[in-house]
Amino acid sequence: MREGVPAAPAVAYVALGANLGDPVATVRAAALALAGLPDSRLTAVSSLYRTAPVGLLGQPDFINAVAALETALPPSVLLNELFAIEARFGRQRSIRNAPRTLDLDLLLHGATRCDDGRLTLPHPRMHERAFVLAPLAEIAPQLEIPGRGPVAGLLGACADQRIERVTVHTAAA
Ligand code: PH2
Ligand code: MG
Ligand code: MG
Repeated sequence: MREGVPAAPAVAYVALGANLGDPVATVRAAALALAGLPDSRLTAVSSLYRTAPVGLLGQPDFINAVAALETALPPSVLLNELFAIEARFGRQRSIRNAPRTLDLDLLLHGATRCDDGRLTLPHPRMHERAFVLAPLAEIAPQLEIPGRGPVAGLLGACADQRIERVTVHTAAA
């Protein structure tokens, strides 16, 4: 990129996940935090989903969602911003797949494909996880994951993973 010339915006997709504290409130607040990112516009946020833990079993269910951003931030800069939001929400890193107050994963950044040790795009496990594919299919039903195929078809292969949309109960007026 030439110095001083802003990058053309790309559509980035971010997965939100939480299973400690008040995960519903955290995921909602984290979506608002995404709306405040520099040089970016939040264009969609999926419903919230209650999902069975994948990987490390015996931990609480997760609340998951996916957000879409139009962003001029390059992938590595956006990743830094996501880590900063996680830290603001009290994220502590211990063992892999441990319970967490907030996890923000960069799933896709336009058509970028990279694997530099710090960031892999597309996210290397997104295509096999219902907790990513269901909210992603909700906000981007026609999306193709580069190298993997259409979101809708991939979701169909994850039917064994327990996931349910969170229903919001509002008090009657
Ligand atoms: N995140 C993981 C590992 N397992 N399972 C569910 N249901 N939701 C997650 O967000 C999740 C997970 C690693 O980040
Ligand atoms: Mg994750
Ligand atoms: Mg993560």
